[in-house]
Amino acid sequence: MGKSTVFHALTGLAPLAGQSDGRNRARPGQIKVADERLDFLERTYGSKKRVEVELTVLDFAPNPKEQKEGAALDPSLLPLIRDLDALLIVIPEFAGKQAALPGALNAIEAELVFADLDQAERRLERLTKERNPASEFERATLQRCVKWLEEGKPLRSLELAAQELAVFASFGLLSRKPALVVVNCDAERAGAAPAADAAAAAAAHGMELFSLAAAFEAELWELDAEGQRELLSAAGLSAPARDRLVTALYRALGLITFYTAGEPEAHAWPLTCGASALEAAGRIHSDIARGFIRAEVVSYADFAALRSDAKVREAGKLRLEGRDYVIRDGDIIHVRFKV
Ligand SMILES: Nc1nc2c(ncn2[C@@H]2O[C@H](COP(=O)(O)OP(=O)(O)O)[C@@H](O)[C@H]2O)c(=O)[nH]1
Ligand SMILES: [Mg+2]
Repeated sequence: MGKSTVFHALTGLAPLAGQSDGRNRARPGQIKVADERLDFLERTYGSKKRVEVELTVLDFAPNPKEQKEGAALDPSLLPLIRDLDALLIVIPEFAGKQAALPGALNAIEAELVFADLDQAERRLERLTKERNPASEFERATLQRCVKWLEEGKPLRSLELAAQELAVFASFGLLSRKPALVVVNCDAERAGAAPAADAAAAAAAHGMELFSLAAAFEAELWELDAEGQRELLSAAGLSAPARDRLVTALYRALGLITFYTAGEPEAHAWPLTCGASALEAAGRIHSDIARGFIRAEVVSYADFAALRSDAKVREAGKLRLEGRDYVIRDGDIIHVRFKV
């Protein structure tokens, strides 16, 4: 309970009338990622256009007809959830409502584990029937996972080698997805540290715990920037919860941000931590990756200190990097390419 209110708080999209009729099963909304570094680049270059990172959130409305009595998840939603990068698990703790967090988490995790077990078992059965020697490795990997899942444990906590993970690339395993527990609480408690037992329960599932006063945060959208600041500081908060949530999501997903910036456009791009200059180029455009010659890179800290391309060059802070260079958080890059 409280999922749509959390969605409202994060995206500014108010609940739709009639959303419970089962038609709007997965409603998408965007979180525009607040980014002071991008603000600075836009100002300094006088960029005509600004493109911030956007994360898409989906608000799921279970269909009461599909939801089994007492089940934590409507099973007809599972196929929709498979395509997502991360899960936000909303636990209500507002206005005297107090779901026991460890129990609620266990119930949801059990559904994820069960769905994965079902999928892995079916695939294993097929492979066993086919008896193709080429799928021996896949079979062994699946067997290992089935055993783990049968013990009720999520795949999140199973160590898998890269080669084993590749077996599941197309599965969209649910119990391995990064997940954040969002405790939807009253505004007075949003700034406080979470209860120790709740934090321990989340950690035991390999999840980060996050407090958010959804109804309060949803109200912020009604106000201008000044009004928002006042209301937040009255509640003892320095920034809207979505900013903190984005940081937690970046952590859970292993993401960093790099930038391209100039007079036409200041652009923030999300990238998997450890990705190369070539992969960053591919993020911008496949042609730029195909014709990659080199990347000109300056760190955000150096640019922020020097404030212009000319000074960056003069100070010898512009680096020429090849395709294998590992992009760091905050790098501002310009890719030279030829197609
Ligand atoms: N006071 C208060 N009420 C809330 C909060 N979050 C949700 N609610 C109420 O709880 C009910 C269910 O919330 P909703 O977000 O629609 O839950 P959903 O079914 O999980 O999407 C609605 O009446 C909301 O107004 C909150 O943070 N504080
Ligand atoms: Mg809802």
